[in-house]
Amino acid sequence: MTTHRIAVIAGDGIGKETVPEGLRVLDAAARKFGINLQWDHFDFASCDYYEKHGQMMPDNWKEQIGGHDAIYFGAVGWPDTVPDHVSLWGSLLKFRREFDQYVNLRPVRLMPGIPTPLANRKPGDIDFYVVRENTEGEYSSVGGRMYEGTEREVVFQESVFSRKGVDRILKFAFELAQKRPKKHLTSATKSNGISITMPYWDERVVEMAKQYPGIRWDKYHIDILTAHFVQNPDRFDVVVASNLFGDILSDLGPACTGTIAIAPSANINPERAFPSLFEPVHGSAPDIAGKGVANPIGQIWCGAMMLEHLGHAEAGAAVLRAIEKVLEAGPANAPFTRDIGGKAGTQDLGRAIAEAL
Ligand code: GGG
Repeated sequence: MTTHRIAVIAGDGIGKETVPEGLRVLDAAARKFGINLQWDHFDFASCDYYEKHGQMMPDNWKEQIGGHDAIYFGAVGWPDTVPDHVSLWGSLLKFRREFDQYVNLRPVRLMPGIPTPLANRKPGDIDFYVVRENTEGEYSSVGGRMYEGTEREVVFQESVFSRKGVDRILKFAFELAQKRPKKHLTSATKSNGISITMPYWDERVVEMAKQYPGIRWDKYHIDILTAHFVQNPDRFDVVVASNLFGDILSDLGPACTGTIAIAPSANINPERAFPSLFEPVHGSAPDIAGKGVANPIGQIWCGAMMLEHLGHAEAGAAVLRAIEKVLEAGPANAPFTRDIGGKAGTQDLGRAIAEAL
């Protein structure tokens, strides 16, 4: 039996509550499919660690987790004690850049049983991926402040789009579209207003599309694209976007289908030179943290993506089916958390999904 060593980082806030439920379901899947998952827990990449040590991670964090097969991550951020840009840049963004996890793959799917603001749509009607560039673009931290504290104060920040960075995310997205029945790709741009980087992005899409003649593709400026996400989400299949646009779209998509609490994401290094990282799209949710009411589905679904990444597609699909089975039962018959119309707690929903496996 293959053993997979997984680095587990619960992080902050509701991550401490959702990660144990993810592990509960993954343990059940491992038993059922004969997979050996070894959990190595780490307390860093959290604001608690920062409070004790004055930094988000120890200097040798890379040696400590770099040899693992994957990283299973909860949430980061506790703005009462650590500014959000310090906690994010000291943890998640470091992982993405240092482990070259240049793909952030975020499924958007209308699931059964979830109250949705969309009229006349049923599960299956909305089923697409946001493919977010994950290592450069608007999240490049290149810039500075001048004349601080004076009337001449100037603050500036650059976006960085490299040919390698743009081409590799486009290639991943086109390859994904190639594997899907609709074979449709949408590119998010804003080349009418952002006059240097975004026309470059558009040019690279045109070039890449030449290699994929079987893919129907289109592009939308980000402003109208957000409107289509709300009004016509069923038209999408694979949506490829820069770091910031992808971040926004991958919160908006799941919100349109009902709740971002169920949305998973995979930060992937496709070359497998480094571990990939699996985390829910949601953050640490300080407003509900510690109350035992957070919805663990995003975290559990990440586990399904991780199993698939580790070569256990059947086990991953079974976890997703277990989530759907519980959701299909509805809030009257299954322990739904309050964000999806129930009164149950995090552990109740996690347990029900593990049992449904
Ligand atoms: N689930 C991971 C988490 O806590 N994400 C919070 C966040 O702000 N992420 C920003 C990003 O994905 O770039």
